[in-house]
Amino acid sequence: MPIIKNIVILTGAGVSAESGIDTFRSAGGLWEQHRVEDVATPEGFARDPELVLRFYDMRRAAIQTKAPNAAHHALARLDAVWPGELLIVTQNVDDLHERAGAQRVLHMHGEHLKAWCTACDARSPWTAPLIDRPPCPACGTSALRPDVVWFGEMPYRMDEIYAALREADLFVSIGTSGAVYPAAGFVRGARDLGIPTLELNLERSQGSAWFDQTRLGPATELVPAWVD
Ligand code: BJW
Repeated sequence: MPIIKNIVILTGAGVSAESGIDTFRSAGGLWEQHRVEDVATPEGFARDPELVLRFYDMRRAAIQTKAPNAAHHALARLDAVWPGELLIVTQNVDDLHERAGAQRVLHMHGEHLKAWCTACDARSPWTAPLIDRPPCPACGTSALRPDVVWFGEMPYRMDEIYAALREADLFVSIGTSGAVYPAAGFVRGARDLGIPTLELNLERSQGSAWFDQTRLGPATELVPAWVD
């Protein structure tokens, strides 16, 4: 068994599901209630900004009423004690990893609690609604949008993610369907680099066959069992 020093952990909506935050692709999930093209693309935002801002205002308000669960807490414990490199690459736009105490978190699809000014490029902490077209704290124009990555946009900090993967001795994927690229491709990248891969999920992801090992069950049980 090779010695594990550096770990990359990819998390998806399934890690926050038991905190009461809707996933995207399950029955009753967000994409069953909304057309993806309407609410999660730059074209949808250009067509109907009010619809998109209302959708994100509702979700931004909702996450502030939720709390981290046992899976977030277990990952935060691991982050606190792990002596090697560790990176939690999350596709989630909630802040539950941070509220559980994790420090080494990278939000590749952005954050609900930030607004991005498309006029001056400033990113500002944001908890309030955006629907009223408030001014950007940096430049005063009304060009704020949610600081999230929509389809067709470039996910954040990809160079850092690929650099961490190249140095990793273990890749773990938790609660993601493997339906959205480039995150869905990380397991194949890890495999090509000869890195052991582990999937923790309620159901098998689309890329399940690429993992060396898959454990099925709820994140609040599987993640603490893996960490502790
Ligand atoms: C539990 C559980 C419990 C439930 N316990 N588990 C290559 C091939 C084909 C297409 C493309 C490609 N490359 C790019 C594309 C296009 C596109 C894409 O992927 N399309 C696909 C639909 C095919 N990708 C993009 O446009 C991306 N940009 C891009 O690629 O730029 C170019 C580029 C290329 C290469 C390198 C660098 C750049 C951008 C994607 C942006 C995604 N944005 C969203 C919205 C964010 C804002 C918001 O929240 O509204 O991100 S879409 C949505 O999906 C969100 C999520 O982060 C993402 C992934 O979803 P996730 O987390 O997997 O959730 P679900 O619901 O799908 O799955 C839940 C899972 O949890 C399931 O597996 C359950 O089993 C599990 N679960 N309860 C444990 N209790």
